[in-house]
Amino acid sequence: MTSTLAIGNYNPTDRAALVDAFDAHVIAGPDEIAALDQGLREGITAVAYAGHHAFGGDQMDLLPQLKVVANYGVGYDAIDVSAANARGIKVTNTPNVLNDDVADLAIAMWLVQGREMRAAEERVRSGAWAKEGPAPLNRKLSGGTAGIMGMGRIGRDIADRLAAFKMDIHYHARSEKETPGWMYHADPVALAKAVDFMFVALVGGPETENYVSKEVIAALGTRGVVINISRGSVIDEEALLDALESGAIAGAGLDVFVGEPKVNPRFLTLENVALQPHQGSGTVQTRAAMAQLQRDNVAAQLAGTDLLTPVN
Ligand code: 8YV
Repeated sequence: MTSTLAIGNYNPTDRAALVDAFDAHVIAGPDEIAALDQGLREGITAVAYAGHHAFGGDQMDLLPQLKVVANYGVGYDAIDVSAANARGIKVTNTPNVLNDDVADLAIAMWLVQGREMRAAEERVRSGAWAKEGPAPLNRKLSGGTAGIMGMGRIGRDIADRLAAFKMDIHYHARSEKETPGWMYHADPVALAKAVDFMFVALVGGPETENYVSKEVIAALGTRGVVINISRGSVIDEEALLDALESGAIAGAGLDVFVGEPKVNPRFLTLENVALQPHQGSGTVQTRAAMAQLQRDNVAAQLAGTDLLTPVN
């Protein structure tokens, strides 16, 4: 009987690798655990977890021998780490291997939104370029002011890219970091006041819910643009929508949403937003690296060696 339960909507390659490596039993989501055969549940020591559905104490209690939850993703806000701690269960994630892709997508959304590339492309495709003439002028991005909200590993990779765009870089984090002279703001509202473009790279979870508050959004001002590649929950989404609709800020580039994959329909009619389906880490290479790191953590647990990337 297998000791590994893989939970999530894995692509065929990663699913096959989990089955090959661990003879994993695969289910689509945590709500299917209860229906598993009791003998199977009682033999599970490792869960390979993928997805954004909550995995908490109730699910852990259905797997009494569980020792590790190896998450496929750097953000582990779906997993109740306090509940895991209370049960002596370790949690691992997949940091670093996705930094480049997520930072790339943040920059791409910034460029698409700022240079109005969706409307410009439509001008080419529709023939309006030939009929009506060139696209309206848009806004110079390089050399402007950019703020990083949350200067962790991904925030740092975004800032490094922005430095190549000659941006004046500001940031907010819990504490000041060693940087090449970027301006630290202890107050998130002060960061928003100081910049036109704000890149949100916060860790998700209850502590950062609505951290980008109505006040922070208002402080960005009418030239302000929010780019979010972290979690939908970190922004007050209703306040963001109000600001986008009223012109209180200039625009947004969003890869993540509250309640995704459903998206608040108010976003869909806005011209001043670039919208992406939570695909920051979504390249073949990076997803393979994430899956490998997840499997390496499961393998370490089963072999009794040190976990590679524990979070608790
Ligand atoms: C997702 C992510 O894990 O790493 C994270 O925190 O949000 C993503 O990489 C990925 O979309 C799989 O759900």
